[in-house]
Amino acid sequence: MDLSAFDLKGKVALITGGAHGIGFSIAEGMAKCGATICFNCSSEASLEKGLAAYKAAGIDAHGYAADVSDEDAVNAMVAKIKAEVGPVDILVNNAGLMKRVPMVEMRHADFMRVIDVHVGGAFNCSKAVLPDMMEKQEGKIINICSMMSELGRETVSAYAAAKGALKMLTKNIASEYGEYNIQCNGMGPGYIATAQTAPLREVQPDGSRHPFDQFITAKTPAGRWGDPEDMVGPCVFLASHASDFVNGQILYADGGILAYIGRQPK
Ligand code: GCO
Ligand code: CA
Repeated sequence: MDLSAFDLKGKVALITGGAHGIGFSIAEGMAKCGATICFNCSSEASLEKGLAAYKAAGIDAHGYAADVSDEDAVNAMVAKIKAEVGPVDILVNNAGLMKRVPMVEMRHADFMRVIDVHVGGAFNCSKAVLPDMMEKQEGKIINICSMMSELGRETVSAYAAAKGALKMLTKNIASEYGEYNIQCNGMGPGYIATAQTAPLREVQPDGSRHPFDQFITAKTPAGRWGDPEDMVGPCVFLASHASDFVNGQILYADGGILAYIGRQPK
């Protein structure tokens, strides 16, 4: 094996929820490795913002607005990508949403919406790209998991249920389609400084750091929040031929959180 195994030249990558945050950084990294970038987002407004962000980064990306939980919309989007860019070689199921609500106060409809976007969305997008991957006898699907694929905490019941399910969907896609030389793996970000986690890092009225911010820094052996850039290497690896015999795994890029029992109270 030589370093060209990490190359993504000639590959078409679709990153859902790729207009900003972790998805955008992953797409930017894959573009640097040679992939043609298609990204998805849920609204026309974020599509415009996303296209401008890619343009500013010097990346000629193709953007598509579609709700990943809507099967027909996903099928139409994937067909459009195939016609305009080519069949998808690398799918990154990154689109998601967060609702932090104590479980006893959460409405069933809100719970199911979170599940539907994370799990139903990954199902719809994977299902739409798999036939071409099977025909080509190669393909990469990367599901963006979470610390909540393994751990629970207050207020995130729907998100944890969704990310746990996404981990198992990952293993099932690997099991069901591995014989077609299709690899489906997960990448689990730790606590990353993005808009999604901004409420957990908000500076307090008295100027002190948010208690959750202090808690996470202490709980992370790396001693810091992750940066969206930290997600690039693991995802490029999982998207490239360097990982062709890696299937059904979740690669956690968490600064060591899952390895650490935590600091004893002073
Ligand atoms: C939370 C956070 C997490 C992170 C991330 C952790 O409220 O605990 O939002 O869910 O977003 O997914 O890996
Ligand atoms: Ca996002």
